[in-house]
Amino acid sequence: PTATGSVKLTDTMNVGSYFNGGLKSYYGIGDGGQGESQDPMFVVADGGTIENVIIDAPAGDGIHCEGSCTIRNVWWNDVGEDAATFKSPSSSARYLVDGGGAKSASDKVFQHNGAGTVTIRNFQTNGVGKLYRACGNCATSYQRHVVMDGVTVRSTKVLAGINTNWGDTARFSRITVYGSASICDKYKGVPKGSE
Ligand code: DGU
Ligand code: CA
Ligand code: CA
Ligand code: CA
Repeated sequence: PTATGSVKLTDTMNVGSYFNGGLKSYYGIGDGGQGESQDPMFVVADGGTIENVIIDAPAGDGIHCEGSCTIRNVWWNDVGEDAATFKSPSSSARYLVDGGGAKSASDKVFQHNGAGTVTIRNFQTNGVGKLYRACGNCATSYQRHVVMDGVTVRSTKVLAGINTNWGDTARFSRITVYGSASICDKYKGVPKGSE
């Protein structure tokens, strides 16, 4: 979508339980590179929703969901270190990405570090490494689940990377791939500190 305006952030925005970006473009955190210590653009509280946001470079560590969350109609034009991170320690956490898309992610789009289930629905990518990765080296080896429904990818290497030794699962429906992509890469997760 065409941005309705542009907002430079100088600090992470803690949006609490609801933020509607009005389809403005937000940018300004981090350096646009792959450094792991960059701050997020937005932090969403457990149970919260962020919607109608366009994210441009530099986009730092994207959106952090502290717990269950909904990310609706959010468009990343140039993903930073990654686009969003899902962090709840609860196995009943549900994270929903509904609509929107991500372009130009040299590595990952959605990073699942906590527990629970990530659903990615009606989403598109172009120029991406992995659309979803269940953390392979986080300190806590949660079981993580991903559901993709209605996802269209272009120039995307991998849809999902999961750790089968931790019981992760990935389910796919209504997937359209332009060019070629690996649907699911299976890894063996190794918890941080035990390498
Ligand atoms: O413990 O080292 O790349 O959240 C965390 C891991 C590493 C994460 C991940 C992320 O997998 O930093 O961006
Ligand atoms: Ca990372
Ligand atoms: Ca990265
Ligand atoms: Ca990250």
